[in-house]
Amino acid sequence: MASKNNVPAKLTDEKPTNKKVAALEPQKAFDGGEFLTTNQGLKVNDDNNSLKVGDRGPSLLEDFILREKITHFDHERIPERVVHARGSGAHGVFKVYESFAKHTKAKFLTDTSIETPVFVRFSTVAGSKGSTDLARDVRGFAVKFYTQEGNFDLVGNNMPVFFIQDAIKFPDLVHAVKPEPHNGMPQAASAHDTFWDFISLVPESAHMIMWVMSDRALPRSLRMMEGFGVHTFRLVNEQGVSCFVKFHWKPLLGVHAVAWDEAQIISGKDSDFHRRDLWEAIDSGNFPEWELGVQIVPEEDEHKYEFDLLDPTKLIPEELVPVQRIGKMTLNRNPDNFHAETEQVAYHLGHVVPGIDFTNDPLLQGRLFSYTDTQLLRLGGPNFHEIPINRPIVPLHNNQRDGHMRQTINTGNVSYSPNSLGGNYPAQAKASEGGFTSYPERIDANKVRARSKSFIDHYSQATLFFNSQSTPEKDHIINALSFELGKVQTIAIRERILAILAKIDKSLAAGVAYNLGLHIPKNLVQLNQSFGADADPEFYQSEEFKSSLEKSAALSMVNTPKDSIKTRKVALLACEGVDEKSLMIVQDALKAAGAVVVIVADKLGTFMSENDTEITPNESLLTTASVLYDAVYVPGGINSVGTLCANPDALHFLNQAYKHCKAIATDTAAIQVLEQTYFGKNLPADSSNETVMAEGIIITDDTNTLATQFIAAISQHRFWNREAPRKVPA
Ligand code: HDE
Repeated sequence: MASKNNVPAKLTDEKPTNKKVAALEPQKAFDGGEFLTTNQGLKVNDDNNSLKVGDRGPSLLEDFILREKITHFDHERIPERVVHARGSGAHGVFKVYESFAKHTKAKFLTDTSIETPVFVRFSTVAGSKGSTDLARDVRGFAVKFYTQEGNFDLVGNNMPVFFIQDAIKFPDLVHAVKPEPHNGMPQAASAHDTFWDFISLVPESAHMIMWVMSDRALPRSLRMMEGFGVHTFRLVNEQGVSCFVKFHWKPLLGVHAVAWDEAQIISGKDSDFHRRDLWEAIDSGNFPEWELGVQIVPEEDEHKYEFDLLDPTKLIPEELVPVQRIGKMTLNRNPDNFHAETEQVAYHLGHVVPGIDFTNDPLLQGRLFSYTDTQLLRLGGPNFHEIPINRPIVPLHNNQRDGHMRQTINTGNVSYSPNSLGGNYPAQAKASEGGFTSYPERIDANKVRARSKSFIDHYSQATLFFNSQSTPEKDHIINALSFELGKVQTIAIRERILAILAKIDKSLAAGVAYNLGLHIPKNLVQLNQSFGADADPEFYQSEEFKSSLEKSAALSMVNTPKDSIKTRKVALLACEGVDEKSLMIVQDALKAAGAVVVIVADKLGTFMSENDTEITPNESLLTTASVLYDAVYVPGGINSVGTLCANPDALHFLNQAYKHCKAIATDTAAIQVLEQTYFGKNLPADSSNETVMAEGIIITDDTNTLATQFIAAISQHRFWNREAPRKVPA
């Protein structure tokens, strides 16, 4: 008989200190109870057979148990998010380092003793709920802070700018990037005609296109991406003084990406790659961390820059306004239930607390409407704030009542204000009592449908971004554009994009044009009008704008911290007869440095080392793949080396690791394995005698030195320079 309280120990023993997680506890149900019941509490006697007329006869409509079970099942899906459908979530906490009272009165940013619970959801944008994590796409980075003054949602992305300047174009952008309506293809991909058709006619997207075609769109891990609030927001302090702010999240593990070829293979080998990586990191106690950064612009500097702060296609270069790191977020707990938490969480840009306010960015303004509107449909009505993951940690008191799925039993007869029967409660809170007051910005203008002239520069920051990239990063952008446009069937669209690229950078356009076998058209406006498009010459910018900055270091991933191999996944290729010392010394050193080590053998089960110790590999060459690791090591041992040399999957594993520019190490005793690979044929002649650090390949018989050099190489993330001279058939 099942135990009466069949509750997993992990869930009961732990006493959550995180306020939000603790508040979720009473909502949890552990369904290993003694007897199976219906939703009405009736004990079920037979859950395997429906009620029938005879054991071979038709089922009876009377079978309320069958009907309840199937009806519930039929209704178990809710509409997926119209964008950002694919996501992964985690609980955590945020703490401010020092009071930021100088600029804001938001308590969670001024009181260093407060640990604010958060729930974060990362997402891709275009794909459906079940689509691959490794699509080339923007990533959503949405943080719900459960503050003591109510929920504050920072609903950002992993790129600091956006495709469009005005919310009214958002449905068009999304229709263009989603699978084409006639055939439903392609899934989770922008490489198709409708997307690039739209982009070619909307040059304000030029800057964002540089980001999306860069490796930022292919994160190595959700834990290794930056986050950005994108819009300029306002902060307001206790004295009512306001400043402008751009929000940033800076990952402590640095910003890293995978190669496009690798991303495509990962999509097949493990389409949950990012979700799994986040889950496993948190599960193993490697809690992801980000610092909250802010760029502060005083109110009086609003018009000081060569771009408009309200234009969401522009960033503020960190050289102009440095990012101050004011606090840290740590994700330390996986959700208990994907649907209840990650799927039902509802973010909204309009969830703010006193001390944080909006600007008139026309994209931001449109978002303020959209988020509640979409939740009404997706979560089934106006009471979605009562879903446990969405409830603030402070009590709610208002006169809202009823509606679908209302959970709260509001007592009493007063649900209006003003009232005398309830003592006129709940009362309005004065600003001094924590009541939210909007920043009294003065606005005096005509009502118009127009775009500000200060939004007209579409190319200078796109150029700044391209100029700031390293040579491999530039090559990746050229290749990404060549891939995407190569999938576009309409030549005119390719040409229009080439003309836009030429405005960003001549070498960029020339590189893409070469790959497409096309010439760069001369005049964008003429070209556009010749296709009947509604080209406004002004918006194709006859006037030249130039960024006063040549380069911005923060825009290149080359400059990200590269000082740790914490949580990096390393494959050790080892089979029967492996030299135990050669395996273990490296394994232990990698683990001590924080890496995750996986022994990959020719098959599962156990095998004996050269010294007759039993070793259990974690994976076989059949169950895993090179693309799922950051680095690979081949230890010595004659039999193990012989088996690997004769195994094409092992050689393919190494060739791919080389192709994707990863650190590779071998014991000198295993050099034959490398010699069998495609790239191994070109190793330096004396490589068997000394440590070779060239391009992240280490070969030596001094295992301790090897471990040290290998760790240094893995911390470099990738050796992109390897790509240029030679392609590897892997
Ligand atoms: Fe969103 N966006 N968005 N967006 N967005 C949604 O809300 C919308 C924009 C972002 O993990 C939707 O609950 C409009 C910019 C994230 O649950 C929807 C416009 C940025 C998420 C919506 C934008 C974002 C969303 C779909 C142009 C970065 C996922 C489901 C005016 C700053 C949140 C939902 C999660 C989700 C509307 C543009 C970030 C339809 C109208 C810019 C991270 O309401």
